[in-house]
Amino acid sequence: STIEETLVLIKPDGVARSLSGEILRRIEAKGYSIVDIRMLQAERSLLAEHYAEHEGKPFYEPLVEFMESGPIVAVRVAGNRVIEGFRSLAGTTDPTTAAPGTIRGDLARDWGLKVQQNLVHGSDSPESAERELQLWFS
Ligand code: DAT
Ligand code: MG
Repeated sequence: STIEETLVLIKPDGVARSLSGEILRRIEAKGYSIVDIRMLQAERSLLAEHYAEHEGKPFYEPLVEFMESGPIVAVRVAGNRVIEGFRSLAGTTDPTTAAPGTIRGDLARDWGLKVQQNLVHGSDSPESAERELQLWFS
């Protein structure tokens, strides 16, 4: 097996809707391990570093404002091919088209919400995971 670690964030909408337990349950049910966990109100500087790749895009400002709007649960998750596996568990970025069975497809409430309100973040590559885990758990 190829044990990896990834960063999962339960975004402010997930925390506000009391879905943290349900999201963690799905992670554990898949066979992944919660190695570390913390709840925090993210500073803008942390979010700017986290989302540096999106700076300048039209959705960047609303995204950062949303991520600042309430507490976030940051989770260090370990498991076999967990980086790719958690992205699959989360579903595609847009909750409208995220497949049923995924976190976003099942739980992101589709009432014309913004795409950024998609409940979770998961690192997208080994390089991102290492960088993001350093940011959120240092
Ligand atoms: P993901 O979170 O699936 O890795 P991403 O890294 O491309 O997606 O974008 C980061 C977040 O930005 C995403 O979770 C929601 C928001 N976002 C992405 N594309 C968007 C768009 N076209 N309109 C509005 N928000 C968007
Ligand atoms: Mg991403």
